[in-house]
Amino acid sequence: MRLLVTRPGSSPALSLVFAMVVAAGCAGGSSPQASGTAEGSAASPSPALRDIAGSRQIGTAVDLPQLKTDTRYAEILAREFNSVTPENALKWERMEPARGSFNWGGADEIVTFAQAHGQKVRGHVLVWHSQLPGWLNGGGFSGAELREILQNHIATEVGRYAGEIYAWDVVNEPFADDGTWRDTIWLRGLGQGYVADALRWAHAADPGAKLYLNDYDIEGINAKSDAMYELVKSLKAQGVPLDGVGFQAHYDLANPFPSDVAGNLKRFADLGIEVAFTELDARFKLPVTESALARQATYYGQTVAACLAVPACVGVTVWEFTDKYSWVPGFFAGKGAACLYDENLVPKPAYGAALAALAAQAP
Ligand code: 9MR
Repeated sequence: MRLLVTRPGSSPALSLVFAMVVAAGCAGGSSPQASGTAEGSAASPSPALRDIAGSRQIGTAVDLPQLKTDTRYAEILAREFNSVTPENALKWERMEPARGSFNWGGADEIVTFAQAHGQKVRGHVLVWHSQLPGWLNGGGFSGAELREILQNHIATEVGRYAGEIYAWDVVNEPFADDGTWRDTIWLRGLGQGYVADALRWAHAADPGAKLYLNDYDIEGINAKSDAMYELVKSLKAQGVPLDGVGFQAHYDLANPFPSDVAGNLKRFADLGIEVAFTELDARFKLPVTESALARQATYYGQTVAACLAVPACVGVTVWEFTDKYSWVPGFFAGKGAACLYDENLVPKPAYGAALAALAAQAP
């Protein structure tokens, strides 16, 4: 566990951002102030999202470069959201770049920012096939070695943040798009039991943390969400410590909004777990048009409403809140503009739809 007497890992640059956010009166979700810079206004309708989220989490992915350098980004992050997910800082290639050597600095900075602003932290991610370091991917390890490596990674990382990281995506994307098991280093080396083992190791390291499985394209009822459902059912029947399923919700407006999302969440909740939207965004083919923004707003609004319709849904996290830092254009040529705020940090219709959905249920 970290010692919190000082801010471990805090850089002077990040401290400056803290000071500016506090000076702007924006810490802890107070009313927004218009900044009116040449880049556009950071103002958004009052109240902020977090002000009307009640006990639900309204979260965002956060990455370090922007947190350290972009004051207006940090200001909106503090004002609007009550939960953050490190977008990359907790991933294996960053966290354990050499075997047994852990690099805490980046994740510590995000956790410290979150604590300073009354935000929960979702931990992402412990077991995944992507963003693994070369020593692990190319190591040619036996099953027994892989098992030891994975157990040590989970025990060290979860133990380090015990009591500070509220929930972990323990296993990310275990299924292929057709609902069969994804062929990964973990499945090949350890068999399907790696999921139960990872959950047990995470639970041993922090019995208080909520432990999740997380995947994309499982928002509606389809072969992949059926596979996740069967896995959850089987893990619960075996008494494996599993608390929740994360529905990533990376939408493409080329596809219709999935049908019966709330019904799908509910069938998972009926297995005795919590659910959450963990990586919401909605991309479309550029250029940006008013009609695309209006359609995108309906995807955001429907997702928030689906969560609010299911008592076991603990919240919605967007995968970066601004198009300025979204992963989408780098992965989908010609597509983008997937976030709540545009590249100038101005709220889009999607922001209004998310706010309206929350307001409709606010006490
Ligand atoms: O947003 C992340 C991006 O910065 C990384 O380059 C990318 C690497 O694969 O991962 C992105 O986040 C992914 C998340 O960790 C898991 N679900 C899909 C997300 C988008 O690719």
